[in-house]
Amino acid sequence: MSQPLSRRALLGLAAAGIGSVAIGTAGLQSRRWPPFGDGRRDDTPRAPWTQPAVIESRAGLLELELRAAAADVTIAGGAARMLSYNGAVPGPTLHLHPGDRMKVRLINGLEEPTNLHTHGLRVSPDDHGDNPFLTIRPGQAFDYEFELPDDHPAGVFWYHPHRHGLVADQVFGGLYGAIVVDGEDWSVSAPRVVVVSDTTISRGRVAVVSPMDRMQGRLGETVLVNGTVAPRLAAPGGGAQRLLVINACV
Ligand SMILES: [Cu+2]
Repeated sequence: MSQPLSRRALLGLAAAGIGSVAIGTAGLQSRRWPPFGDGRRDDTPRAPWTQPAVIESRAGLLELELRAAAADVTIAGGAARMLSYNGAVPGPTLHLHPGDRMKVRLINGLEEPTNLHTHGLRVSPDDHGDNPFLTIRPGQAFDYEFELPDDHPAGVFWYHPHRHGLVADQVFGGLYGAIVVDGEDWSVSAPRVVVVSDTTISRGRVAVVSPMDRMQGRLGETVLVNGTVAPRLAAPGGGAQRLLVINACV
């Protein structure tokens, strides 16, 4: 029953959120938005709130396998074939602390080359690090290793493929996930991770990217929040809620 959340409504929500910060590439800013507080009530039926699984570093190390492959997901009540990390859109949230080492085995289950980029992390681009010139071919696996400096700033980042010529298709297709660097213990108080993305689903598949869109970025017809359309997020009365917002629109 839920309807796709329009970009207008989305920005209204973003404006209503307190202390939320959007990080990422262009995409949302090219339209005009209604002023906040116009008195209208949004009665759109809401999907339940979900957020990606969290994988946290232990004793300075986060080790994981990320398998990029097509997956059947449900969007706005309909089945859609998207691209996924470990079968989910978005992929798992990676929780790191300054000084951590992260080892990622990227397995390419796609039908085209891919690679892995950790958007915004202050890590080396060399060798097995955040190297956009790597090409991981279909069926291949590659062991990445990222070392965060001890003074790495806390912040919200994200990962996605950075294989030139295929970035737009693969991110639009569903390949992205959050990275959070902080010194917090999430077992005590976990923030809400809010991954905002957009896509266009046509006949159960992600719409093909036009050459112009590939150059300029694009606006998908459907805005997703943690892979669902218009989820309802309940805020505790009288308390503060920390939202970590990632703009994964390309
Ligand atoms: Cu990026």
